[in-house]
Amino acid sequence: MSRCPIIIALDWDAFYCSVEEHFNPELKKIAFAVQQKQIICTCNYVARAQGVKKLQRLVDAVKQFPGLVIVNGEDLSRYRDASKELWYFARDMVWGGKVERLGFDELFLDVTDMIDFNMALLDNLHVAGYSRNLHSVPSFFFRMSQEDPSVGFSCQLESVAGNLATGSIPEDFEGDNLRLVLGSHLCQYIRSQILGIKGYTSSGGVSINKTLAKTAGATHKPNQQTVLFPEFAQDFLDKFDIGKIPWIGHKSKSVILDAIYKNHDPDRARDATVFNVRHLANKQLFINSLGQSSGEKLWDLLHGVDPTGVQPTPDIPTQISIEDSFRSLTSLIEVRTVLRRLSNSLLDRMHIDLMDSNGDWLGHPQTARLSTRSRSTGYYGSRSSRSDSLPSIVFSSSHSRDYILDYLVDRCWMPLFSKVIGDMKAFDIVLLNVAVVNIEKPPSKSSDITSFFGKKHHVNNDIKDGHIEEPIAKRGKLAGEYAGLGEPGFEFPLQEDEDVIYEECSYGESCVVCGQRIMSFALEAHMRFHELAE
Ligand code: TTP
Ligand code: MG
Repeated sequence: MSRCPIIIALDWDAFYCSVEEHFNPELKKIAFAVQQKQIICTCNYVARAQGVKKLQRLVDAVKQFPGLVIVNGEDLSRYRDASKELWYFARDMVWGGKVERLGFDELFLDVTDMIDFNMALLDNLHVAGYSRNLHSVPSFFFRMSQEDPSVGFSCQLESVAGNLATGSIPEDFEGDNLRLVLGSHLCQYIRSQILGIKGYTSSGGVSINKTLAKTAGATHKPNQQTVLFPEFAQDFLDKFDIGKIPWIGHKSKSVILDAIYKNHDPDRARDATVFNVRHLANKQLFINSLGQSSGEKLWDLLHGVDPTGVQPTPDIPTQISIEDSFRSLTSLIEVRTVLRRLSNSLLDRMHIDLMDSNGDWLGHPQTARLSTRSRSTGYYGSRSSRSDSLPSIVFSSSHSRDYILDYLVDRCWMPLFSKVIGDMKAFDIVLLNVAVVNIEKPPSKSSDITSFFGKKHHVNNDIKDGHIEEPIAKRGKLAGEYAGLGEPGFEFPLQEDEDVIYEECSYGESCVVCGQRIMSFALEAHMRFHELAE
């Protein structure tokens, strides 16, 4: 008999605030918000209780809540480090390390194997004479280790740990339902370990796929968890606006509603619930308006079907990219200035994500890729990219940062930029993205590093003329140097139109209105936020 996966979704509560509180516990008692550029990217729950909202404009929040404390959150290194630490910590508890990271503050845990192992123990109890009626199983010891029977926790299986997304505990308290009950206790345990040892609260969702677990987890916050049994999934989803279903963005929603209502029906907004959309549309309409793959996928999501499994996030990112967007860049001087600034952040990120604490490289990107977006294609339009070998000077510890930056910009990014614009006489750029990709494991220390680079990279002789300064700062030092760089970032998967399988470290995009960094897939929703505010 095939069994459903058991998936736990975790989302750290008021994440940037929690990190700030971690370093300054005094903040826990007061209402405060984290500022990035002109916006409050998040606020703690004390502030939320007073009415402060995430993504409020700073000027409005300060006016409305004069006592609100503002913490500058443009230095992302602490959030990034905390995010990584929590990810590793959670991953250590999950068999096979089946944990996927989404951005800084969300994790998906596939705990199916752990549940099945413990289900087998329950079955043994049954064989030993316990009734399957769980009231007669006083306390169950959930094993967290296959080898060591003493590692685990006790739980009462007659009840679900946490909230129910909807409905009651199913009558049929066996099979997958019982596996979800076990999952709820496991989720509770994992969250309590994270809180007890790392000091971070989280909101959890438990269900049979990522979308259901994530949607359920968002219903009771903070520091709570919610279980969604499959038989109630449709009822649960039906009440949501389709835009609230994970992975359905503003643009897709709008395309679907246009297709359903054809013209601008005034009832349109009211009728955007999953229930209405399911009844007014059909799969073919979705496919016709969104294309075969997206149409099918989104239609399935509205029915609680999400076959995308948990993809464990690799330790080393497959690529690192930094980008920024602009109202208009029309001169080479402007482009060069921006590319130099982005390169500085890119080097910082490479040091943080690809270097261990001894200063040894864990991964060597092989390729440099420059992407741009022109005003003519619009803020959501397609990008043009060009790639070349990444100059090996970026790994140098004997050249100054300034020297490396100038080298990189003049020998790599600017030539790539000329290729992108081709023979265009004038250009108007709204987005620049610099990325290092094809990250390979470096050769072992005993092998010759020059032979590794020899195949692709040539460090020109004139590099030797660069004045030798102290080595580029290592990870620890860099973290401290982040302050004031003014390159706020965000890490989320890139849009589908980019040829990226998975990217841990994309920085998302800057909103052209407020400058706030937003993950690409959320940008449309964020723009809508501005539209509504205006
Ligand atoms: P969220 O999980 O959306 O928010 P949160 O963790 O602060 O609050 P909640 O308790 O509701 O989960 O985002 C995680 C962090 O990402 C958040 O702390 C700040 C940052 N962020 C941005 O920088 N820009 C954004 O537009 C959003 C939504 C979040
Ligand atoms: Mg959160």
